[in-house]
Amino acid sequence: MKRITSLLVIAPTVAALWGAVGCGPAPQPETDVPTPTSLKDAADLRFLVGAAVSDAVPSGQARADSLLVIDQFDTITDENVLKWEVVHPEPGTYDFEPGDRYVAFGEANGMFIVGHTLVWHSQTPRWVFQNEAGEPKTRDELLALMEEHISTVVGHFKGRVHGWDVVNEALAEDGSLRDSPWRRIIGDDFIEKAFEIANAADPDAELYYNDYSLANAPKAEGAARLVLGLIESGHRVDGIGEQGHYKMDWPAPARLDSAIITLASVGRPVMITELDIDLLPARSRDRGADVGLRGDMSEGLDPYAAGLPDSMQQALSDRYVELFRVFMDRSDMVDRVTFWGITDSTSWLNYWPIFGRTSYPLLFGRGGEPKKAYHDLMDVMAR
Ligand code: 9MR
Repeated sequence: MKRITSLLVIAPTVAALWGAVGCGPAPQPETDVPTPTSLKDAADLRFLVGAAVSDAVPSGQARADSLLVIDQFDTITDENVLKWEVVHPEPGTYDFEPGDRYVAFGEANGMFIVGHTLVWHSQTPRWVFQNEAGEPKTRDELLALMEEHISTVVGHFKGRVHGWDVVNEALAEDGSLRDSPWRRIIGDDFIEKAFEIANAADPDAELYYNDYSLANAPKAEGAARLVLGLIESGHRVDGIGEQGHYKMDWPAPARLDSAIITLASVGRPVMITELDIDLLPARSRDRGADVGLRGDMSEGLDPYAAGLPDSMQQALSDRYVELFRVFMDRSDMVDRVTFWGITDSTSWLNYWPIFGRTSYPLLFGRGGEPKKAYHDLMDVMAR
């Protein structure tokens, strides 16, 4: 499944059709199909391939990163600029400047533009949930504010942002609803309200539910239940995003495969929305991407500050290849694979859950150079 078509597939498709209608050996294309030189072309018609971009990309501060994004990816997600604290920092005050830059960058480069995110418990200012006296808002007050926020933000970008992460991270690890201020104040129906308002603000934008650790069975089942419930009660949900903040040993490919099947069982595409692989030693048994977690640096927790040895480059590459084999096998269910960042140097994993480590979670190294994992994925996808 992929919405942006690539000219590279025309020759093989003609050849396949020729064979299928029984016309004998297929005619050879006049020219050889060129070897893909980008992730987006290598992924071909299987799925979109994207990157999360910080404001440094559209603002021109990170020229080399911008060129990489233009060259390699056909979809972008904003890493921060459309989050509540940036776009709506004070009551009645909206700042669309960085968001406008982000969307203009995507448009100038013909990309599928994702808006991240409308309703989340994190990066949302305290005033959202409290009245002027510092007391919790009432259900009606918070619902009215949610309506104002979603209709203003989605309305501002109507027809230009192609898909929204409407609700982010509403589930707990056991698949039940997470205890968040949205839920405490509005009630469980805050999710359906968010989808209703987003649908009214831009009926043509795709609307997604997005969360982390959906590779784990209880949470995948919880997300499927949640989204199916929304669909059955007449709400429009166009896809489920599994963030994909993975480790070297989690999730196992078979587990990920089962989770994709569970998520896709609701009849909507699955998207891998924030892919990276954390190969640094774990602070604890914690999995997932809870931004509230923090740890202290201690000996042995930053082992590759001087560089990543070849053996680890190879291990990272093997891990990426095994995950992409799952995405490729399930490309009838997986619509998009977006990396959470561009190069290792700016990944959030340099400062989470421990500040100041040297992380290597992406396909491009600190100088923007393609890593072994990049080359190996290109080979696997081109086959
Ligand atoms: O990558 C984002 C980082 O720059 C922010 O400081 C952080 C703050 O919450 O959010 C990061 O992005 C998160 C995303 O919005 C939701 N899923 C987890 C991501 C990594 O924390």
